[in-house]
Amino acid sequence: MTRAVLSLGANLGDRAATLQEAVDGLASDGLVAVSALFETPPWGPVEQPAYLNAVAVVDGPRDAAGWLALAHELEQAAGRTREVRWGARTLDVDVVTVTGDDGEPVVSDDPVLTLPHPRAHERAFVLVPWASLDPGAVLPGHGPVAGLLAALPPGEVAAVVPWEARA
Ligand code: A4P
Ligand code: MG
Repeated sequence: MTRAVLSLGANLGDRAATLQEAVDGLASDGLVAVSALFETPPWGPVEQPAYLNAVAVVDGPRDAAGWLALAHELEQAAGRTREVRWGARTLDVDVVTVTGDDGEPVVSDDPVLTLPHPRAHERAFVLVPWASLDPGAVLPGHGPVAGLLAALPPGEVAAVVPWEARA
């Protein structure tokens, strides 16, 4: 059994429906908890629409590569399109951390699956939803998520806002 923290993001199409479908897909794959949806300004060099982001915790018999395979399956199921790196996409699922049976984090610098995710510690759109789900969360190699959030520019953290479904 391993436990994984997944980051989900969408900024094309019906973002909330896409994320809900992904969470429904996780329900049969060891979903432990999922955060609310947060609207977040696009991060990175590409100009693109705002994202909805969420974080999910899953538990199951998969190894780290198995969680990445599941992430890719969910992206495919959402009909993922992405033209450029860091650009707009229907669904992006990243593996933030994986913890083994022994409670130890999986650490990897393989570019196919880098763990913990190499940019999670500087991304308010990952850390805010994660902290909302688990205030005591720790990002291996970087420390408590609450401390990482305190170290980010306050404006970046404040820009990650709970998203209310609109009629
Ligand atoms: N890969 C390596 N490690 C991992 C990991 N821990 N989790 C490899 C997932 N994938 C990992 O990813 C490229 C390759 O990274 C994969 O083949 C996988 O084997 P990708 O999803 O195909 O491409 P990408 O998503 O464009 O690149 P990348 O580097 O994952 O981009 P990011 O860093 O995920 O950025 N702004 C907001 N507000 N919210 C967002 O969710 N997302 C991005 C995407 C940009 N800006 C954003 C958001
Ligand atoms: Mg990705």
